[in-house]
Amino acid sequence: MPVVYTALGTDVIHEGHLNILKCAQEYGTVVVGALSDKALIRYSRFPTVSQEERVKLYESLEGVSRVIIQDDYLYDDVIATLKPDYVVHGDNWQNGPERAIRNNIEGLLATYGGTLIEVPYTRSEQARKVDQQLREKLAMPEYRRRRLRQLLAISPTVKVIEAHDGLTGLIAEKTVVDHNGRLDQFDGMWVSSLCDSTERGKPDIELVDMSARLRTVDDIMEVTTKPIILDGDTGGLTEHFVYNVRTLERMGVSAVIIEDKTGLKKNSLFGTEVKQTQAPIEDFCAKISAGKKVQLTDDFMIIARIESLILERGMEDALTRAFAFRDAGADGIMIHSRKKDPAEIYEFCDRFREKDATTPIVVVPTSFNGATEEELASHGINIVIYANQLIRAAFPAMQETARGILRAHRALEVDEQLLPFKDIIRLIDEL
Ligand code: SPV
Ligand code: MG
Repeated sequence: MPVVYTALGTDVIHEGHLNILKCAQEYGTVVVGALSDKALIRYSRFPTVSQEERVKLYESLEGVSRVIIQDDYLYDDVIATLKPDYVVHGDNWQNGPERAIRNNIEGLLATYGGTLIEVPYTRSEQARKVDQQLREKLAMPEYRRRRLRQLLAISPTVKVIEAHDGLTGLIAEKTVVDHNGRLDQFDGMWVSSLCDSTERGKPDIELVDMSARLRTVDDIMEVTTKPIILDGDTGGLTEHFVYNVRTLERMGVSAVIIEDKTGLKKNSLFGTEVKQTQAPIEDFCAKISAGKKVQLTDDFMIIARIESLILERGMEDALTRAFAFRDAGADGIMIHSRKKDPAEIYEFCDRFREKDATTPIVVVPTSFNGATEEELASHGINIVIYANQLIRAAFPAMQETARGILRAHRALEVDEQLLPFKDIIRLIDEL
C-alpha cells in the first residue's frame, strides 16, 4: 500500500480536517504527523491541549493507521524518514507566508518523485466557529497568563514587541513573515511605560497611573491572545505593588518587570543626564518578595530589572543585584544598557550564566540594536523585547502627513503614502 502523509496541528477536529483525512485514505495508508508544541508556536496557533492529548485525538480518528511527531513545521526530517508516496494538505497555503512551507514540501517531494495532493479548503460555518472558539479560549486569562512560561520552556528566544493600543496589539498578534523560507512571528507583547505615556502626550515619569495602564492592557487583551509583559516602572510603593500583582494576575498578564529605582523615575535612556536614584538592594528585595507572596498562581512572573549599567554603577553591582533579586524570588532578570555596543550586556549574561543556568534573562536592545536575536541567545538571553519601535514608526509617518496637508491645503498629495480608504474600513473584522 502507498504511504500517505498529512500533518495536523489542531486541538479540535472539524469537518475540514475530516475531509482531508477522507481524501488521504483514497491514496493509501494514512500516517498523520502531529505538529509538536515547538513547531506549532511558530506556525499557527498556540496549543490549548498538550502534545500527548493531540496525538491521542489524532490516533482516535477513523482511517488513521499511525501518528508520528513532526517537530518542525518544515517537512525535511519527516520526509527523510518516511518518504511518503503522497502528502495531502488543504489548498489554503498557496498565498501568503505559508507558501514557504508549500515550497519546502514541493522541493522535498521532487527529489524522489513523491506527489502533493491539495484538497479544497473547507470554509464552512462549523469550521469557522471552531477556529473562533479556539481563539477565544486562548484569550482567556488562565491560558494567556501561563503562555509566557510555556514559551520559555520550548523556545530558544521569546520575542516580544511593544503594543500600546488595540491596533498595535493586532499588529503584534497577526504579523507573520517568511524569513529565509521559515515563518516568523512575535511571541508576545510589551506594554511599555514610555510608549503608554507618549501616546497620551505625557512624559515617562510614572505620571500615567496604574488605572490608565490597565485600561491599555485591557484594550490590547480585547483583540489579542498572545501573552503580555507589563513594564511596571519602579513597582511604586510595596504596599501598592502587592495589589497590582493581584490585579495583573487576575487579568491574565504573564509578567511584570519592575526596575530597581526609587524616587522620581525617568526613562533609562537618559542615563546619568538626569537625576535618578537606584533603590537599596534590601528595599528592592523586599518589594519582590512581597509581590511573590501575594501571587495566587504559579504562572505569573515578577522580573527584576537592574539599572546599574544605565546609571554607571558597574558590572559588580549589577551582578550582586541580580543574584540578590533572584534569591528574593524574582522569576527573571532584565539587564539594561544604553550603549550601542552589546559588550557589557554579554559580559553580564556570561558571568550570570556561569552561576545560574536557568533564571530567564531579558534584554531590551534599543541602543544595542545591531545584536541579532541569535547572538543574544548565544549569551543565554531568553526574552528579547522590541520596546518602542511601533510608536517610533508611527510618529514620523503621522507628522509627515500633517505637514503635507498643511503645505498643499488639501489631502490629495499625501494620499499615496496612506492606507487606501477602502482598506481602512475593512481592516477590523466584525464578529
Ligand atoms: C520602556 O519601554 O518604557 C522601557 C524600556 O522601560 S526603556 O525605554 O529603554 O527604558
Ligand atoms: Mg519603561
